[in-house]
Amino acid sequence: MSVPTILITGAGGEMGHALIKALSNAGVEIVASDLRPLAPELAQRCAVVLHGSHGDVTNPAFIEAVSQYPIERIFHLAAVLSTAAERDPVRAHRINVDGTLNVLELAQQLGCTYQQHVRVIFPSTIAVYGFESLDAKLHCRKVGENDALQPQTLYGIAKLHCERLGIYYNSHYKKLSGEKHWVDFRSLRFPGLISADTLPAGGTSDYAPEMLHAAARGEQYVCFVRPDTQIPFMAMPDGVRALLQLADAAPEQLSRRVYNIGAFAPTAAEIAQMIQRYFPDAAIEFEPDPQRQAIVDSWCADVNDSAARRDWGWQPLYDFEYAFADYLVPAVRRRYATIEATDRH
Ligand code: AKB
Repeated sequence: MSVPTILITGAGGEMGHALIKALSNAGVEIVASDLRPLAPELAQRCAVVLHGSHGDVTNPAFIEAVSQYPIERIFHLAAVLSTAAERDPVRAHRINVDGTLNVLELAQQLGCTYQQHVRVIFPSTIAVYGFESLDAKLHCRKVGENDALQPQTLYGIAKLHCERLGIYYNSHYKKLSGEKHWVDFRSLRFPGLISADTLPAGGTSDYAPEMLHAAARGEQYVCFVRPDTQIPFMAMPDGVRALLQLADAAPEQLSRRVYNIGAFAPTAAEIAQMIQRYFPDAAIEFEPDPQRQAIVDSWCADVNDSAARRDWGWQPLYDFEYAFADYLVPAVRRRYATIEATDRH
């Protein structure tokens, strides 16, 4: 059996870490790209690591470098997250939209060169949803894929646009000239992700992982949203499982190209209480930041993921209780115990 070659863009980010571990354990040949060099423990799990201009999805040097490999699947993770995108919308548009267009063109070219379909798996987000008021958000408890697509952030706008670009490459690309389509595009709308191993940078769902990691380090945490704030979340291992499951699904299983996936949807106060159950000394305060609060207030409170469950058997392993009891708390405790032990030596 031949070993599949897989490209991961944005490989040094939170999801890249977890995905590289899962794919390298499965014996997959990984071409990893990122602006910055990968941490050595990740780089050693990859066949090829591209960084600098070769790892930059907005740079023609990236396309040239990657075109040499017979890539069958692309996990296109490179993106600027929501808070960072609001701080620099033009840069975020360049990376999130132009970068995705480059990756789709690359996939079409690779397909043509190696005469094989290229699956592009694109993490989208709950930020594609947009509610005008908190009332409207809370009224629509579990949003379906075609509801409330009025994003208010540059990040949400860019992700929604890229979902549609992906569908274009998948189904309508250059119809006029009758060119063969080589792109098989698949996308998941992710909730906030919580990992015990890494911390996110530049997102707005970051309050949940930040609260957990601060408690594990014995540090005070000032939460930037109100206690009643509610959005969906998922434990990182489930996020990676969902990506791999959708990537592996047979084309005839898919009734759509973009799927919601959910796991649990606690309020910020419920997350704080859960953390204090395991770390009774955790000092958590709430000091909402109006801009970041407005972002999460415009996102949905929860998602309807029945299409993913029906079509390709999506089922999160971790609910709210189990995520903390079985994965997050034990793993985060191990992580900071190891760091402390290393610091002592
Ligand atoms: C963010 O907060 O920007 C992301 C997301 C919900 O897509 N984590």
